[in-house]
Amino acid sequence: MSEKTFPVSAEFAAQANINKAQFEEMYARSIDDPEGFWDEQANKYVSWFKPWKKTMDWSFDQEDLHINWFTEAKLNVSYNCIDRHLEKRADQVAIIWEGDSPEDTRKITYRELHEEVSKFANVLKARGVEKGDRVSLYLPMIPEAAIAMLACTRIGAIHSIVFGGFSPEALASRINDSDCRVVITADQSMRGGRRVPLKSNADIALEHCPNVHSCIVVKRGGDPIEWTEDRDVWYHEAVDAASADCEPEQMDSEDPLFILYTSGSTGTPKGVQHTTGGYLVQAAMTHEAVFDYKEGDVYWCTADVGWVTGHTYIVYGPLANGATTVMFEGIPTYPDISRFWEVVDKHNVSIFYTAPTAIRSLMGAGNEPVEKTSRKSLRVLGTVGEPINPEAWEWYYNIVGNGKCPIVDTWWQTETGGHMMTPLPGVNDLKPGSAMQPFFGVNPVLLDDEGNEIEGSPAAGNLAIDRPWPAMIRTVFGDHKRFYETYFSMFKGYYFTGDGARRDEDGHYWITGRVDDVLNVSGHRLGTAEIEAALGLHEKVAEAAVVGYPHDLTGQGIYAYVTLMDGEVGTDELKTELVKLVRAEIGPIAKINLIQWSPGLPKTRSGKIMRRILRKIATNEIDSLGDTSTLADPSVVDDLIEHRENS
Ligand code: 6R9
Repeated sequence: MSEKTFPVSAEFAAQANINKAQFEEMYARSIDDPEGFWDEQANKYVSWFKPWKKTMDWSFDQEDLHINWFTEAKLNVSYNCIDRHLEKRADQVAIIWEGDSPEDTRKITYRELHEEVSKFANVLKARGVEKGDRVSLYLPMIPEAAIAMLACTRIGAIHSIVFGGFSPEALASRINDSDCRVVITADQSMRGGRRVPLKSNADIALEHCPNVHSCIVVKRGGDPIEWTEDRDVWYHEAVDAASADCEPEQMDSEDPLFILYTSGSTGTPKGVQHTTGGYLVQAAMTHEAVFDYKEGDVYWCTADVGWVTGHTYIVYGPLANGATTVMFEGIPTYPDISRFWEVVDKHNVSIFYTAPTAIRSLMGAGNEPVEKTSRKSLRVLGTVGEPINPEAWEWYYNIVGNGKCPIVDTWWQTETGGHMMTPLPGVNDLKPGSAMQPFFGVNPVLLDDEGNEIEGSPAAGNLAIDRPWPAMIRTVFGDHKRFYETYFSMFKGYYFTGDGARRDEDGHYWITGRVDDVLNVSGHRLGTAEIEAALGLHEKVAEAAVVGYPHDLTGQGIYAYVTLMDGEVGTDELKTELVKLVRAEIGPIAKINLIQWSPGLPKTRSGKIMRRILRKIATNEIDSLGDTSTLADPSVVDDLIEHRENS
């Protein structure tokens, strides 16, 4: 925690979309009269084919769990992100694509986007895709990713994007869970000068996906690939032959828009399902209010479209607002460590949104690579994905932003669809590391472990939300029971975020991290259960327990306790094998940092692993292990402490 605050400048506040007085009035109204408030916002940010009957209709109860916004209204997302802008901004650039190599740049106007999206929507139709069908996207950060997303929304298909860094196994399980029949991929992806063989990964995955009849392949790298006749189609050939005429489908406000898989405390990743109307309203409104977005801004979010941040803040929010959005294929350190700032200068980026892990790694290389660039176009900075430490925050503020750009530290989740807590750049005196205050319509509460609201400040507890917001998750795809159990069963009457938070003396919020078995490594969510299941696939592994521990660069590191079949201590070769196995099963983001051979794990008499103890040992908080007397065999703890790996 930092004691310093960084006041908003009078100059910035004077030009901001929302100032302090406006914020206070609007926030109070959003809580006291949510229907009136959201009616106005929905009309301001979205064009509807047909108005709604009821603004919101919901229940968080087990028997009747449902969340509906703007009932019976009709709209189309691609119409809102493209068609309605054509009159005024057909020749404005919608997407600036910056390739992995600085030589590769492409600008796509709203007119061109309209044509490409319409054509590709017709390609999908020709491959038999109908309203409500699921389509899987496994793509690099190329314009075709945004085009494919928008083409799906144009015809009412539901996209399910799988991050290009996931393994064939992870791709196959996601394709099958949502029963996608069509997959869109590319021959290769290019990142930092290296190629990832996306198509051959997809080929391996599709061996396990009997229902997939079409695989549409974008040519990116140009290396030779295997080809399955009748199933595989080149994107460019199909699009060239397609008509550019495609009426947008009239979708119901509550028709599903997309599914995005994310990790939870238990089991396999869940298909988080978002719907159309409410999601788009909140995406557009937050993009304008939180980034102080204005006509003429060049906006850059460095996320990948494989994560929710890429969905809401590269594609849907900015394009709904008619913005120019930058899409970056590469990495911050290629061809050199100044790349981010060179791209800022090259395209005159005014709003820049990235992850704390990127800031921390760039900070390590010192100020010179930043200071040799101009960055004079920058106006607003943002962070997302994990808590930011005050040191990284101040470096971002002083060095990257030259002490003149407010930083919005935006807390939200795949499940929330859009920003939930964040400072507003024209409103707050900033506190490094604090997400400050709820966005409009969001009423956060801190609960004790029994589910009682903790009133007053300062306070700390489990972070929950007491009412729905428009962009909220509607269900877990194919498993409404799991939806209830995951988010509403812990604290009755609330959506439980899985995060812990603190409210300071001034009533400002500080996210303290996950309180469940979800890890956050470099801003990527990983379930301990998934990693344990992958370890369990090895014939020598009897049991494994995985926990997180603080890591300077990645926020959290992965610490695995592994019990072998023979109960013995394993070799270093076996450690390497296990690390590789998990990487192959899940993807390179699931990189185990430390493995400790553990002849026994601390279990209760009913056989439940006490992770609390394992977390303390991994973090080297041996003095505060707490009560170990309920363990079936308390002596295993001494052995674990004695042989702990240095984290
Ligand atoms: C958008 C996104 C969600 C989890 C969330 C929390 C962590 C996100 C944060 C933050 C502190 C922030 N998180 N933003 N923690 N400060 N500004 O990241 O979605 O991948 O689903 O992760 O990330 O723990 O619960 P997702």
